[in-house]
Amino acid sequence: MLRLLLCALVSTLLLTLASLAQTPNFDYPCLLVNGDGYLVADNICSVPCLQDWDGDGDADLMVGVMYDGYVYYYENVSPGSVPQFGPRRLVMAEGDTLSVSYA
Ligand SMILES: [Ca+2]
Ligand SMILES: [Ca+2]
Repeated sequence: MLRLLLCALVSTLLLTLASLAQTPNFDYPCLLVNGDGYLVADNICSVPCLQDWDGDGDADLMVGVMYDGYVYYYENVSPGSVPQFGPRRLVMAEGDTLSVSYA
């Protein structure tokens, strides 16, 4: 019985490791729109990052934009599981807009 349990445990571990080693499979790209239907778009060389920035349990969007050096925040305002982003807001730090340089 112990041998059977150990075999099942090892098999489960191997299957878990195999699933973690698979190449990610991404869905097709799509355009992001905010709650008003406006396109969520920043400029060239944007660097988006999804994270629960306001701590309410859903993923918000933060985008760094090389073109103007600013960081923009889009709050996820969706009541459901499909993200829906609010209007673009400049990220502030100590009373000033947060900007980054690429030099
Ligand atoms: Ca959130
Ligand atoms: Ca939210």
